[in-house]
Amino acid sequence: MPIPDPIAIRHGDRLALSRALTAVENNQPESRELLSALFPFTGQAHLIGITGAPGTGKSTLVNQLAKNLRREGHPDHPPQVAIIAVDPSSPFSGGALLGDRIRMADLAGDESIFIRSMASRGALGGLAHSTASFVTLLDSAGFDLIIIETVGAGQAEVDIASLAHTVLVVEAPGLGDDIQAIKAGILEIADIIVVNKADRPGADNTARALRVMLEMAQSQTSGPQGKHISKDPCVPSTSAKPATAAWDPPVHTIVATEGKGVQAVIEDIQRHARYLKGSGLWRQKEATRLRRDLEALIRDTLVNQWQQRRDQDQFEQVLADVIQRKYSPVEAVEKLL
Ligand SMILES: Nc1nc2c(ncn2[C@@H]2O[C@H](COP(=O)(O)OP(=O)(O)OP(=O)(O)O)[C@@H](O)[C@H]2O)c(=O)[nH]1
Ligand SMILES: [Mg+2]
Repeated sequence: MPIPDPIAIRHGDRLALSRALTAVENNQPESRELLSALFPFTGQAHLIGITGAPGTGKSTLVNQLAKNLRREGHPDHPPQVAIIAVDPSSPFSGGALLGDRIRMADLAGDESIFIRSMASRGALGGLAHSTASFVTLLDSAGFDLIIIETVGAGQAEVDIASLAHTVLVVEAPGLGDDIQAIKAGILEIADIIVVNKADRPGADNTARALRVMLEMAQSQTSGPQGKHISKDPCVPSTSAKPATAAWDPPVHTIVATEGKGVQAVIEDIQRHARYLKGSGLWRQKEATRLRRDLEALIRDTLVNQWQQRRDQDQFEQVLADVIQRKYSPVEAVEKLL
């Protein structure tokens, strides 16, 4: 199938957009040209990452957020909302995501909400890069808000979530969710924490436990006077979340199925965007995101180039020699490169 015209995508042609997303997902070589042509027109959208353990209610919340966000802004120009559901576990869109499609079905009638699931493994630059490419397409197509849902299970999901300007971590009352959150390092990337399923017992306890954990984490990153450090956007930091040190992540308790508490979450999403823009951290996050993307891409490109050039027989011979302890893996690398 031919690659769509970049102008059609910029003018909001949904069919062209869908085809372009598929081309990117399939890593079609021509899609790279398209992404390059569209890249200059990006950088406008507010990227919102939603992550959390399986079944906490992320999709239900995303559904509610999208509907409510559409009511914001000027009635003649309501914000355009796109949703990307990332499922790293499945090589094809389908399977686990079928449930998402059903739950999000009531959004389907709204032309201005665009939903797309993504599952691409082994693409150049990895899953985070594929997601970034999706974002490039959607951003250039004029979407004001791009919501990215990932299952918070590992580093890949954390990487994807940290593409976003604003990260929501969704928890639900239940067995040791809070402990799991720390394990996954997921609280570290949270700008807003949502305890969903407040219609069930234990939500208040979960929220309280999360607040305590956040306070503990914050007192560790605070200076001697209790003031947050590393506020200055000019000071480079190597920590996973340098940009939002001065932002105290709020904890919301909601019932996503009923839409209860969702509006307050939206207000905090908007407040967070204002905070990022006002402090210059918006641009800094963008820079961090592009730096990571570029580095991942360079890494993958070099590996790819090497794999195409490599002499398979020589590789097998060297491997056999390593197995026989003739030389170490480090020495083998020196021989092979
Ligand atoms: N009781 C209750 N159930 C909820 C609430 N929100 C979502 N659920 C239910 O929880 C289940 C999982 O909801 P999803 O929105 O699919 O959760 P998810 O986090 O997107 O799930 P995965 O994408 O599979 O990780 C569904 O059966 C929802 O109806 C809530 O506020 N209260
Ligand atoms: Mg889901």
